[in-house]
Amino acid sequence: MSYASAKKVYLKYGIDTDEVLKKLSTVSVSLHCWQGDDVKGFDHDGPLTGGIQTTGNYMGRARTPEELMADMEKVISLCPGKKKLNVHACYAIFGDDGFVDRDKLEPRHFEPWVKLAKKYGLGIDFNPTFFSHPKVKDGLTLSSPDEETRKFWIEHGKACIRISTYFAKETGIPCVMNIWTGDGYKDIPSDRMGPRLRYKDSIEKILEEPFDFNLVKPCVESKVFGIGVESYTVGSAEFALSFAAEHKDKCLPLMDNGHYHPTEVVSDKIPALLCFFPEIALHITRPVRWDSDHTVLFDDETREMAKEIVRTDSLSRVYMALDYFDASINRIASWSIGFRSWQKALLYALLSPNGKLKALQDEGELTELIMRQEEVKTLPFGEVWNEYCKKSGVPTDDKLPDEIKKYERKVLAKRKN
Ligand code: RNT
Ligand code: ZN
Repeated sequence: MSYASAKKVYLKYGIDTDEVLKKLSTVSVSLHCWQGDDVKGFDHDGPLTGGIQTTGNYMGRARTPEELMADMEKVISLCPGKKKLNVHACYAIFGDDGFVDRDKLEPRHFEPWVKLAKKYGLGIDFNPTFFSHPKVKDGLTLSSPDEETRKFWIEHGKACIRISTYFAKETGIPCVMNIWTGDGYKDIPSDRMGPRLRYKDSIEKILEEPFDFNLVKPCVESKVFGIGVESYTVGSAEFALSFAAEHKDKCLPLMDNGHYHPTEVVSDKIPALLCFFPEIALHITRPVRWDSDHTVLFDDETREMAKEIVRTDSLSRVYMALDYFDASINRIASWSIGFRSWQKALLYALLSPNGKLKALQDEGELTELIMRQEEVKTLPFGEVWNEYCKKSGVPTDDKLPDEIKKYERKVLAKRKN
């Protein structure tokens, strides 16, 4: 089937595919720099900590800022849609004047990232890095009972707000700054409230750093557990959500769909939060049995999350960022598959007769609703996706493997890890 015939099919459902493609190309999705180097960064040599782990040892991990940026540019060229760069503080780039610790980071340490963003007209999102650092004391940062430790990490958070403001001003696009810590305990704690009160106080202190909420969007990300912190996580779902609710004027809740119990779904939480928050943020990942951060696919829950954002007409209220790390396959492929899958999910949602389906629910026509929902699944979606890729000047799915292999041969294979 051609795109022209697919277009006709969708028109019968009242959907103009050309309009949909135009709309989709204006929606920005944040591309996480940490997929390219297994969340290592440039400011330390130690292991990845914080209860997260990258598995696999595929060839070609990016080892320098130049390599990582070249890889990101490759991914940008392979994916349709508007991107935003997502950078972690540990990806600071130190020039001749040398290393600076995280509490003292300055905008100048991120100039090359701004240069890259400007080359493509993109915005930048940012993340303080509260892990993989000697000042993580007994697994704790902002919730540590040790005042000096807490102070160090509060200063880091404040420095990151200043850097976020710099990104927003340089790019002209608001910067989403996400606070996530792996703080918690492997075993049953004797005090569950104390660390949370300290965490609350620390984030409040970070947010005392002056900033314009139109330019910088601080978020708090919750989690249920991490590796080695199975019994207790300080920044639990209730904690993060309550914190964001109490500080609505300067903070957003961020949900990562890998951070809940296995039968909970973020697709259902999106409309719940949108009843209360003007804006929310998402980390899009694929948890397999746990927060395993597998490559995002065009699967049921990914589609369902996108549908909820589109159906609630909230594309402008939800900050979307990818967050996963897979080193078991070609990292550029993993990155591109994930970004493209989320684009597919958004496209699929925009190509659904959402108004008609909603009317059926409201009219109580639930038998017809289930049939119509099944009908939508076999509409000629693939043709519209291919058209989107062509219009965006990126490979269609059938051409992707060759593009990936070419880059692997030419670039990745030459890196000796
Ligand atoms: C970890 C969180 C967090 C990190 C990134 C690197 O479980 O999802 O968002 O993945 O900050
Ligand atoms: Zn996350």
